[in-house]
Amino acid sequence: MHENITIWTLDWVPMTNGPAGFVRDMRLRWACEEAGLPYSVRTVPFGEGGPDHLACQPFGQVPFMSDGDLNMFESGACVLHLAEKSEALMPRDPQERAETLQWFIAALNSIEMVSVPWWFLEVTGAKENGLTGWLESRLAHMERILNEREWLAAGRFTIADLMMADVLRVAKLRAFGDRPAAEAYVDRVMDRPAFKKAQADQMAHFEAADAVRRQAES
Ligand SMILES: N[C@@H](CCC(=O)N[C@@H](CS)C(=O)NCC(=O)O)C(=O)O
Repeated sequence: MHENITIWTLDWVPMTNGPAGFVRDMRLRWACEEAGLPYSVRTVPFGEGGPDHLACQPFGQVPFMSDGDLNMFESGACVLHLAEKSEALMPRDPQERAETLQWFIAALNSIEMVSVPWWFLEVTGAKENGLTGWLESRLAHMERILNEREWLAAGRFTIADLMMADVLRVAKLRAFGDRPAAEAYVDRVMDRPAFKKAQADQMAHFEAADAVRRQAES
């Protein structure tokens, strides 16, 4: 049964140069949309997480999720949990499942583990970004792979593409070097109706929250 999925995100984020459209509850919304799983969205306050928040996400971050009596955090773990419910997300064939898992983890642990610290140094204006060469190398390998195939695993869209595209679609990464295969891949994955629905819903959520906040301030 999967009638009781709740995705937790922030109640507000800054709308200028901000994370709206990129907050990682996107990954969970998107997976649910791909699989046709019903879900609701609830929020915790932006800023330092209080005890209730820390009880659900020990780093004071979002997203976290409940599914009936089950509670979990980490977007990767949550998407894997959702993938167990639907072949649309995760193939059942053992070899295809292995391929999906390896690329799913590669998105998080071989690309995002470099791209997020690189991005952080970029946006905080650090004079030297010592991670540039490392990131270049990782993205060059992805470019080679994506030149050879449309999808990362099983010859079709899986959570491997959901996670890899979500990692690669960050604007500064897309602008970093000329990588036509990766660019086309990100466009292709973001063109999926489930992605567009998830992104539109997240944008609507944060735009509404911002409007309320601005009204309260005026
Ligand atoms: N590894 C975590 C990262 C979560 C994360 O970075 N969340 C961001 C929003 S997208 C956040 O809560 N940032 C506020 C903070 O780190 O205090 C996951 O994938 O769930």
